[in-house]
Amino acid sequence: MLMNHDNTFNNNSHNKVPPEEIDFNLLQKTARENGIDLFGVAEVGEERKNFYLLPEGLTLKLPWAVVMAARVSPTVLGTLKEGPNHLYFHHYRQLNFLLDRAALLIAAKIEAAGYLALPVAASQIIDWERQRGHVSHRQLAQKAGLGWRGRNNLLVTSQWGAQVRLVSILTNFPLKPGRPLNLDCGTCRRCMAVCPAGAIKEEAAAFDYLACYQKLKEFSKQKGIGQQICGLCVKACAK
Ligand code: B12
Ligand code: SF4
Ligand code: SF4
Repeated sequence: MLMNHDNTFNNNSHNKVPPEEIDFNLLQKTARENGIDLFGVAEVGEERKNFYLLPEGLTLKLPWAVVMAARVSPTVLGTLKEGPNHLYFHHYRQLNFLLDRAALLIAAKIEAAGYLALPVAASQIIDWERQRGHVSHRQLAQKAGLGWRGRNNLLVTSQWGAQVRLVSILTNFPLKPGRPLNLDCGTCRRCMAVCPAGAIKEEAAAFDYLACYQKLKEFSKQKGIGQQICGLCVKACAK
């Protein structure tokens, strides 16, 4: 940080940086220092057709997505019994803050090198009727090779199962994309047994969104929750 004579200061991260001074390793290091546990890159490609209410003129210029995951605390998840509680609600919000902040910092670094970077909120619903965010972090994370789509319809990682939350940054900064993993749930069916809505089926594609959504609406009416959260299929999916 540069101090000026009048006690104002310049934060270097907002100054121009030569593009050769940032690369995958530097961005990954910044992410790790800011609480991120998994870092990957996806080539957006076909996934662009699932972008929702984003200006196409912009997204066509952004061929890559940096996708990041932060681990959900197994201690907090351990307190869940038949639905969400105050501890999980707070933890869920803190993880969203952590992810959004890390995405903001990474995006600022990329922009300082003269590229475009669009951080997409970790958990923002753009259309309540259709229950849509701007992008599907799950799909981008799967493409980046961070994990696979589990029976519970969540991104499941080899490291921590589905006990991660996600965020993405769309960019034109050239980064080497990862590749989808050739892994699946195998014979595991733990999440099916715990879902109070019976929404989890044998195949991820048969996941019953409506049943899950109805149950989450019910949970959101509990005092002090007010959000459509649950966490039982996350708790069940540990490694
Ligand atoms: C809206 C939303 C919901 C809605 C669901 C609606 C939906 N479409 O997913 C509700 C409120 C019900 C919900 C519930 C939950 N959510 Co939610 N949610 C989101 C949010 C904000 C947007 C999702 C979105 O726009 N999807 C758009 C579609 C196109 O993408 P997709 O679902 O990945 O794609 C598949 C569907 O289209 C599907 N499909 C197939 N057939 C059908 C049929 C119908 C009718 C529909 C709608 C879809 C569908 O095919 C696609 C490919 O597989 C994301 C954050 C984000 N921006 O990604 C978090 C997110 C997906 N949620 C998350 C979590 C953890 C949860 C909950 C556990 C709640 C909680 N925190 O306790 C539950 C779990 C439900 C489950 N098992 O899937 C995490 C998932 C993390 C992970 N490891 O995968 C995310 C990524 C948030 C985050 N930052 O980490 N969520
Ligand atoms: S969030 Fe709850 S209701 Fe929805 S699929 Fe997971 S366990 Fe079932
Ligand atoms: S609990 Fe088992 S079956 Fe369910 S998503 Fe996780 S690994 Fe797959």
